[in-house]
Amino acid sequence: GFLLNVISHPVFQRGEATVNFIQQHPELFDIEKRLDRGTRTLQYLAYVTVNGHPDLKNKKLEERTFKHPKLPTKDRYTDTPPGTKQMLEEMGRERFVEWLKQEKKIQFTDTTLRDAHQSLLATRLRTIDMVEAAACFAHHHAQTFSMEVWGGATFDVALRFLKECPWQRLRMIRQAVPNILLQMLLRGSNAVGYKAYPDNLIEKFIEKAAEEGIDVFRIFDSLNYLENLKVSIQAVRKYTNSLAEVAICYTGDLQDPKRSQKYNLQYYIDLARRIEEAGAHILAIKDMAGLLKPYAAEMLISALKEHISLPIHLHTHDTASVQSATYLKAIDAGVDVIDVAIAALSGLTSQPNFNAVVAMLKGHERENPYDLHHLNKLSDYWEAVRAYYYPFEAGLQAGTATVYEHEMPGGQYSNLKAQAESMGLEDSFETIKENYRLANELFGDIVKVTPSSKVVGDMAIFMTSNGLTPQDVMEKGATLAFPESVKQFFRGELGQPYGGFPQKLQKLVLKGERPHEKRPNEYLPPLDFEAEFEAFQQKFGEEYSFLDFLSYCLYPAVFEQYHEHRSRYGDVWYIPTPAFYYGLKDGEEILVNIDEGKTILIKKVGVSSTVDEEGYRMVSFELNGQLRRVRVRDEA
Ligand code: BTN
Ligand code: 3PY
Ligand code: ZN
Repeated sequence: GFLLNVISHPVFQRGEATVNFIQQHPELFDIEKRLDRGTRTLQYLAYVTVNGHPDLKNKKLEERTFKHPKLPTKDRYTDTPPGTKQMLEEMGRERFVEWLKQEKKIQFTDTTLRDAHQSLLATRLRTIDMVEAAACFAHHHAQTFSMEVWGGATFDVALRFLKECPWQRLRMIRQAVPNILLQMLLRGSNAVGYKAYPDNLIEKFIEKAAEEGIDVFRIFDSLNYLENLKVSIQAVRKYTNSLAEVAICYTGDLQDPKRSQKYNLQYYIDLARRIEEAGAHILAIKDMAGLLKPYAAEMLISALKEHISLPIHLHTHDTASVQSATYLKAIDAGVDVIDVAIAALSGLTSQPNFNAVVAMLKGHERENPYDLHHLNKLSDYWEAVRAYYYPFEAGLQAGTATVYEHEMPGGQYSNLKAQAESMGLEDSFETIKENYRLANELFGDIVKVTPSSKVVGDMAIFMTSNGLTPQDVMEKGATLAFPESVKQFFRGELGQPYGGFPQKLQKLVLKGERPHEKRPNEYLPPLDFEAEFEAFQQKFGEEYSFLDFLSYCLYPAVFEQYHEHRSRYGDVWYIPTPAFYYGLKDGEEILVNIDEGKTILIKKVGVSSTVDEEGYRMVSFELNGQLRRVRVRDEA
């Protein structure tokens, strides 16, 4: 490739090239990089075309043609109006918080780029489908309080399944959205993972996330264990100019005398007070399962407004389909900000419908006017994008009030269903949901959200596949090999649940091991960043940055596989989603934007109909009109 660039270069062709020719023309390396990207992209497309995408292995695929997603307006947006981002910068945190409290108009957080697809499409939304839509949204709906775009499961899924860099996604979204606060979901001492990490890793992660564009950190703990939140709250306050929004996870049912014995109004008020004392700028009510019914919301928000002085941000999932009523009651009780998702990615296990909530509030005394027509057009874009991801649809057809029985978080529902299917338990999903409820009772009625929800889910699957009742568990517990996550929970590795562990079951699970009594991170030695970053670069190469190093610290095994994929196929984030998942049909042509302003045209010509003696097929393409052939092993 490189030699070809040299000899086809006009200077070389004119015979004017000297010995310094190559040094004097660095663009040759650029062309080289591009050719390399092109070749690797062909390699990727050839693989997916012959073998299918590995993430779709056990999915039912259909012959589908996709509509081209169209944004209502497409522009360079040089004149995007200022918004909350500029307000925070100009006012500073304290005055900004005061502004939010006295602002009468209801404020919106758009969750489309994080929780909505996490809860509907197994978190699979790719950066390429996000960026222009984010710019379009920010330009036309600049009055939006914030956009939740990062954190939760998106970090893990980006690296593990999409093979793209989460930090790069954040940077691209930040560039597209210069005006609206960007928000992330942070699992406190678990960062964006499922276990406790050293304190200094949590602090560094927060510092870097803020540098790369996060303005609002929504921090929660899966057991509402405040000790697990303090390091993160202090890190946001000390190392960033961003806002620490600290969440109380809502569980149970405030309106049901029985379900609210443990988690009652006083529990939430006390926790909110302690969160305020710990230094939060905003209080979030995180209703991860969509259990907060309208009249309970009215009770809760009114009581909190009376007892604390932080602005309140309400998050819910519309699993039962009545959560816009919850928002209305909460708005009337004085909530400051609510979470919504664009229509086409809203409802059911996702957030309530942004477009419809805007319409509902027309003429309300707290109305915050939006261009609803434009929001509807944007939703058309997302409807077309959503179709690309049909194999990842959770499959819930209608709202369900069974969520009040099992209390499963919106984002877990589809994951657990898929996990059950992969274990051949697809016909037992009803039993699994019932066992989820029973496992929660066995555990002493805990808060269920990542990662504690995964512990309850694993226990439910364990009970289902072994045909165990709660009574069996208590009677035969001494001889049972409990799932690893259940052991970790009872060892105290997630923290301490409110009201303590059920002692008898804890003994059965731990079989003589002694549990932690303090916060789990306290037992972990700090990372030596300098030494370990150097070792990291030695191992993976110097093109990887400190941010990649942080990804590696959080997910070492996942990062290694990501690196291996990258060394084979280069970056894949710029491959359009239909080709990324389904490969190319004979004769199909796509444009791939491999670099700023650099686009290649790829046409698939065909695949050899037989495999050669080594088990390979030949896939032929045209890359910018030149015939290119790629050999791929047929794994079938
Ligand atoms: C929640 O707890 O509110 C959302 C659940 C998110 C599920 C994550 S996604 C990948 C992983 N697998 C699981 O079963 N749970 C987590
Ligand atoms: C996550 O931690 O990913 C969540 O969405 C929790 O609700
Ligand atoms: Zn959520």
